[in-house]
Amino acid sequence: MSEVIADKERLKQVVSRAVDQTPVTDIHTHLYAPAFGDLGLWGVDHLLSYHYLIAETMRQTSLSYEDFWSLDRRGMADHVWKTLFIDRSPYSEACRGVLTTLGRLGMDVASRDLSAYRKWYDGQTYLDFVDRVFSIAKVKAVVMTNDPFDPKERELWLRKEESLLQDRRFYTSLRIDPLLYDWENQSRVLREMGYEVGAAFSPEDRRTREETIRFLVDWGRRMKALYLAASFPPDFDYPADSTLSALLDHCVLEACGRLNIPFAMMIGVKRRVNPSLGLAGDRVGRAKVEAVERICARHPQRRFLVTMLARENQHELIVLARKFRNLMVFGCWWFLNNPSLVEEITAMRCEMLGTAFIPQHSDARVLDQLIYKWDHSRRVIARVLHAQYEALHDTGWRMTPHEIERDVRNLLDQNFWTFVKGG
Ligand code: FIX
Ligand code: ZN
Repeated sequence: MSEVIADKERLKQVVSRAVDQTPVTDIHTHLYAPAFGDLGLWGVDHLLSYHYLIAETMRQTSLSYEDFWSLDRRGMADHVWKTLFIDRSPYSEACRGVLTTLGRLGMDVASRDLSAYRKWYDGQTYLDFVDRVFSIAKVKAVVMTNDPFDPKERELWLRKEESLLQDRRFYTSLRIDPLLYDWENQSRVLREMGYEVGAAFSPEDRRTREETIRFLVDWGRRMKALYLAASFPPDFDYPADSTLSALLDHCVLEACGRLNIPFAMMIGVKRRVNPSLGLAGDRVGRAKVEAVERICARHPQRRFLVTMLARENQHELIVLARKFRNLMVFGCWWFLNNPSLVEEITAMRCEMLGTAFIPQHSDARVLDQLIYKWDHSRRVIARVLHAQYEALHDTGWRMTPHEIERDVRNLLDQNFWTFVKGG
């Protein structure tokens, strides 16, 4: 055995260092590899017009929704900056995130000089910037959210598939919400692509079933998707007498089986509660963990990556993960990605799952956000893990730095890959 950690000071040092330095695989983002061109967002104006900040701004401004949306990107950023950063103190998580990002990129946040920040970005080239962000955030790989139902993205896949897969830091996932929730319109898209599906989905219709599976398998292969994914509303039930439930049973999980990849379920989002807010208009609702229980039980050969949006669902979900090895809990999603909640949820997961979970994903939409999302998450994860290791140390058990680094590597990186590969 190499060095045994004898005292608590050293223990703290080892844990902080391991969490701070271990390269991360970020298993769910909305980022795009450079080959996707302008689908990939970066820069201070995109940071400031992130939908998390738009939601906060629209509570504190007299500007109408229409007037806000009529602004160009820079105008929106100016408005957010004035409303949230100048007229008030920017201590909310999303505001602080912008400042952490600019600061770690080397800008002086004390100056409050937005035009200087824009000038700094003008001096960057995108390709160098990608390298810089990955290196500062110590992210080794991200998984994109790839949507064949988005006409612009679909066109890119059909035209330049090879180059989209060239950057080995960007992996893919096949996102299928439109197919699950809008069969009527999306089945038309499938037909236009040459898949002979009916205008209504019925599991008894063998051709529609097989053609839908063929579509999913073709696109899963084309994209080399690591998993299939969808989000689900709070009232999601399974099994149920619904198109959604039938599609899951007869097509989606079958396709996952043929591709030998997991299905990622993001549960608890009620979309467009306030449509005037665009992407910022969704809310959270408590969902039924029983639906996850039944899908895991009915499909023991399939693997499920699951995150739930409601704080109230976290404990039940963790308990469920103790019952099913085909269930991998991941991330503190969206409204949960706040230090106080990440701390609570990560502690619960450590106490009940040991090292068998994936503590966090970034959900970054703007490349630069990788910096703050991982900076903030790592600090909390380090705090929680330190408390766990300290309590372990108090029993008389002694660890080596190597053992702690191994655990952290599993949490931040390897658990995902092991699960994707199926053990
Ligand atoms: O469904 C999702 O993947 C969500 O993460 C997004 O829709 C959401 O807008 C988001 O960016 C949350 O962080
Ligand atoms: Zn997302």
